[in-house]
Amino acid sequence: MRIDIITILPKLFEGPFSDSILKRAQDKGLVEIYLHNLRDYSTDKHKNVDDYQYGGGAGMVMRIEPIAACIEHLKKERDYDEIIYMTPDGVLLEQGVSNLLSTQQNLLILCGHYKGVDERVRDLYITREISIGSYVLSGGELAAAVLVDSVIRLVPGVLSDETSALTDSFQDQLLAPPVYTRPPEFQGKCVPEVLLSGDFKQIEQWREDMALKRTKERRPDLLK
Ligand code: 6GU
Repeated sequence: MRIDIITILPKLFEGPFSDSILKRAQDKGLVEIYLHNLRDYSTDKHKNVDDYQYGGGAGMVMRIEPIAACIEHLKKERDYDEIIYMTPDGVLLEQGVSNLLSTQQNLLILCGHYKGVDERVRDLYITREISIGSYVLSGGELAAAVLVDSVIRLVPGVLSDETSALTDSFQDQLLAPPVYTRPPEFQGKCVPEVLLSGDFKQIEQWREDMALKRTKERRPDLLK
């Protein structure tokens, strides 16, 4: 899988992409991530990528020309399965979308800033608009890092069997059950008896029950 990211702040990705699972996925050759600095596609002398909005009002708008130049340049090299715009007014990201995107070959992600992009960018190029939650971030970069993390960990070979993505919260529309490790007792708090019983059928049943209980209490919306 190849992921191209268009951003005015490429440095923001250095941390998340250079460690742990995302780093290993790239080192193993399973995923290639390329960052493109939108300013490199601006033709004006100050490398501006934003401008005042028509109709007046506070806040700048990302101009279409540099974005179009960058996307056209990339599209000449390969076909993209999706061109995704990260924006707080996008569709809320859910596991099903990450699952779907993890099966694609080429993804292009555009990170929004300021008041967002000129609407014509969305009309002409964008195939999917994604938000990661009902709160406002300073830009789409951290949201894009979240999206990329959730997608890459699903690419076959990225995770080892013992950290299998199939047992994650949300993969079966349920939150994960509680987990414990040694010691069996800490400050009077004991590990549930059943987990020490060695009875795997009972353990499986307990985990199912707890997953359901936790989901009912915390995310009843997932059960509908
Ligand atoms: Cl994708 N972008 C921004 N700027 N804020 C957000 C978001 C995206 N998702 C939630 N809040």
